[in-house]
Formats: sequence, C-alpha cells, structure tokens
Amino acid sequence: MYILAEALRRVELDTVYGLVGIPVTEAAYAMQKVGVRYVGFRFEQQAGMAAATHGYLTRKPGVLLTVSSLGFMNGLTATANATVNCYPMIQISGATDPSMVDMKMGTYEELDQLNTARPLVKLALRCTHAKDIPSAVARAYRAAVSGRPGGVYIDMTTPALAEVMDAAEAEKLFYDPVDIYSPVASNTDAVKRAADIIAAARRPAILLGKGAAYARLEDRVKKLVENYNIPYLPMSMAKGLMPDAGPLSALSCRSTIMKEADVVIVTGARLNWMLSFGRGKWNPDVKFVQLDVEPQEIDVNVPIAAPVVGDMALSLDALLAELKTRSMNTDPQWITMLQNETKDKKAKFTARLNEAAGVMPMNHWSALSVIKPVLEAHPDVILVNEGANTLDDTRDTIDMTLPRHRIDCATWAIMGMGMGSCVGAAIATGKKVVAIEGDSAFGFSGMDFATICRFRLPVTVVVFNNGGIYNNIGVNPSTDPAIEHDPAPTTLDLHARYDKMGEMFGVPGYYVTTPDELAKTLQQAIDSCAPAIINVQLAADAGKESGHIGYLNPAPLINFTV
Ligand SMILES: Cc1ncc(C[n+]2csc(CCOP(=O)(O)OP(=O)(O)O)c2C)c(N)n1
Ligand SMILES: [Mg+2]
Repeated sequence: MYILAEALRRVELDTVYGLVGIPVTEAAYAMQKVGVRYVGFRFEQQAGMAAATHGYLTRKPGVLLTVSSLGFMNGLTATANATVNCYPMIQISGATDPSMVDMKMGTYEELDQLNTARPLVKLALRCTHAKDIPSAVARAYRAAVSGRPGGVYIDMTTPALAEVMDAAEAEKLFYDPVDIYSPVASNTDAVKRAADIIAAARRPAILLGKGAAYARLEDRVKKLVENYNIPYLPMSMAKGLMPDAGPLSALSCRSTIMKEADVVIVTGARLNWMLSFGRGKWNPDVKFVQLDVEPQEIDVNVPIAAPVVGDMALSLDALLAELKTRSMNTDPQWITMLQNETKDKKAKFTARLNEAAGVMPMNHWSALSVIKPVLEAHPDVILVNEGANTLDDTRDTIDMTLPRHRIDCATWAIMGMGMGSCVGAAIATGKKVVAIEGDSAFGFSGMDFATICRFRLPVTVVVFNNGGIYNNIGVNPSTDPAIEHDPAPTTLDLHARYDKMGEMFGVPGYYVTTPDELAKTLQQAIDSCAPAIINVQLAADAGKESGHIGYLNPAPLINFTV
C-alpha cells in the first residue's frame, strides 16, 4: 500500500478524501506518512462530493478512497455525479479478491465493483498486482482531466494492497506522465465559420456554462464580451465568470435572450433540460455557435450551426484572432434593450427584497435581503448552495463577481452535495466558504459538518429552516386512523435546532429569527475564519413546491396541499 500512497504523491495528487476500514485503513495511514493529506469523513458520498469539488476548482482530480461493497457504492453516487457534471475525480476503492467474487463464494463484502462502476465513469481499471498501481494512478489522472473531465474508478484489490515489493523494483515503476492534460485545438475552418456567423449577428449573446468556469476562460470571455459588445448569460455555476452585475450581464434577461437572440455562443454549456433543450422557448431561427471540448455534445437536441470542438481556451484564442479581421453587425438597440430590461427587473427585485426584509416570521427573501449585502461585500467567499426554494432564491439574489465561487446541485439538481463540497472547496482553495442550505438539503450531508469542525475549516453553514421539503404546510390526505397523524411526505422538523450541532462539535452555533440577527451572526461567523452553523428560522409556509421547477412534476389527478 505504500506503492499506492507513493504513486499518488509522485503525480502530485496530494489530497485524498475518504472513509476507511478493511482493506484500506493502512493505505490511508501510508498516505499521511508520505505527505499526502487524508481527510476522513462520516459518509463516503460526502467525501466523494469533496473530491469532485476539489477537482472542479483545481483542474486536478480529487481523490476518493472507499472500502468495498457499500462504502464503494456510497462513494460511487458522488463519482457518478462528478461524471455527469464533468468534474475530474478518481475513486479508489478497496475490493475483495476478484477471483473469489467472480466465483460467488460469499466472501467478505462481495460485489463486482468494477462492472458496477463501469457505466458511470470515464474509465474503470482494476489493480490485481502492486506493480499495476503506479500506471493505474497516472492513467486515471490523465483520463479524469482529458477531453471532457469526469469520474474514473480504480478497483484496488486486497491482493494488490497486500503485496510486498522490493523497494528498488517498485521505484522503477514510477514515471512522470508527459502532458497529463494535453489541449487539442479546434480546426481552422470551424473557427472561421463561427466568426462569420458571430460577425453577421444582429442580436448576439454568449451563454456560459460551468465548463467555461472549469476551463478558466474568464480572461478570454472578457475580451469577447468587451471588444465586441456581446451580452452574456451565465448558467448557475458560471455566475461570476464575468461579473453578474456588469454592464453587459444579461442575467436578468434570460427569456429575452432565448426569444430574441439570433446568434448564441454556447460556451462550455449543454442545451439540456435547464435550457429547454435549445427549442420551444428559443427563437426558432437562432443560430448556435457551440464551443465544447466534447464532439458528442454537438447537435444534442438541436442542430448546431457552428460547432467549435476542442480545448475551449485555444478555441477562444483562435476565435478572437478571427474576429479581429471582421466587423460586427450588431443592432445598437440590442444592448440598450437588455440594459433597460435589467434595470427594470433589478428595481422590482430590490423592492421585493426590501418588502420581505420586514416580514416576520422570515421567508427565504427576508433572510436573503440581509445575506446579499454581507456576501457581496466578501466576493472572495465561496458560496455552496442547495435546496429547492433555498437554491433558486439564493441563486437569483446573490450576485457573484469572481469565477468558480459558486458550487451547487448542478446538472442532476441533487441534494446532498453540501457539506462535502464545503470541505473540498475550503481545502482545495484555502478560502472561506459559506453554505446556504435548505433544511431538507442539509439533512443529506449534515453529519459531515463534523468533518468541517474536525479539520477546523473556515466554513459557515446557514440552514434555511422552513421545516420541510419546500415548506412545512403539507397536509397528510389520509383518513385512516392508523396513519392520518403521520407527517405529510414533505414535512420535516420546523423547530429542529440545527444550530445545536455547533455545541455537539465544539464550535459556535446561532439561532436567528430576525434579519438583523442573521446579518450580524453571518458577518461574525465569516470574520471568525472558523466553523460555525446558523439556524435561520423561517415561516412554515415559506416556499413553494419544487421551487422554480415545479413544472417538471407530473400533474396529480387530485390536488394535494404541498
Ligand atoms: C438526492 C435527492 N433526493 C431528493 C431530491 C428531491 N428534492 C428536491 S429539492 C429537495 C429539498 C428541498 O427542501 P429544502 O432543501 O428544505 O429547500 P426549501 O425548498 O425548503 O427551501 C428534495 C428532497 C433531490 N433533488 N435529490
Ligand atoms: Mg426546507
């Protein structure tokens, strides 16, 4: 197992998130011994969320270490989520001797992990001999970051971990992988075609996805936006790549962009459910220019007029050079119209927040009315955010000014990324983190607040407690005396004191019921550079079913109170 620790260290994978037990406990100790940081969690899924966030923020795969069977599967949920979100990570799982698993002998923690992982990752490798390990680690790294990033799995069998090798022989196995991320340039004709279409546009726009944030395109996008006066619309995790409140931000004009833009430069984003699949709400004559590292992303849902496939930084460099030789044809009214709409929408939004600031008990907007100035005064704080109303309302309220400072439930809209992402973000960047969590969302990962405390990370967890999934006013429709008093399916614990978890782990916990208390405690918690938890008491009826995406629900035949 020293070979595993050493293999990680040699390729500078210097942080491992995990949860140990047979057969990987000593491997984690060996990692610490060779200088690899090991961050132990309460739940593998959260260690995986930390590894994925680490990968997203550093462009180096985060590493997850799990035990066999259930530990492996608990972690695999996060690895699969990483693959879907294009976060580079490597899950290394202890695995029972495959020769016994394959014979279904009923051995300890028997599961065909390799085949279970395979459809959910970019690459799955199995080490049955210690000599395989250095190559597996280096290849896993390359696979995780190359092309479209994602999850990679290494089945680390007990025989491989147990094998003892001669140190000099082992030394010969290590090597420095050349060009572990090797950017591939798009072809010149594709770039010219894209430049022609952009230059001819009357109402152009740039749509930014988290792929653009991952690829660190901010400087190049700034040139495209500012040199050619093109408005930009960021997806949730691309917020801050360009300032949300900048003069060419079209953040408040999403439906106008969809309806009116005639050329949209889709950059590291996917025309999936979050963008109505590029159809319906979109201008039927819109031409999409799409910059993506993955050729298979082109033409998904709609034909793409100008695909530019390759490393997006290189593509943008080439596109900027091409545009220099052309003149733009933008309708001068386009920007003015978007700026006027932005002004109107912002005025309405501010009025809404101001009005909510006086509502008691608080709702999501009352809480956010005071969180907004605090967080916007600390643009360097990384914001982790999950929930339904808590997610939607926070995303819509807090303007981001720096790239990669917002981490959320992303493509799958999953709950249970919170505490793990906080740990990954704090460790990968050394920055302060604030998590804004719905009370239901927090429940998925809450126990790993312990990990934040144990590692003394500068993380403030804010729980929006409206006592339920969406709210606390769901009504159990049963008339059967045996079950009619059960809580409704969406009902959780309105008076739960999540702040007491601070006491549990020896860090400050705050219970707040007013916007003033919230503003003060949040500021104090951020200033402390240490773990803290704030339970924000909201009203039972704050929030609606499924937040902003209720339309995705199948319509019920009978109306329920949710
Ligand atoms: C893994 C997973 N399980 C269940 C869901 C369904 N779901 C969507 S939002 C949500 C919780 C919403 O409640 P909360 O976090 O308290 O936010 P609120 O709307 O109350 O502010 C749940 C359970 C999900 N998205 N992911
Ligand atoms: Mg809730």
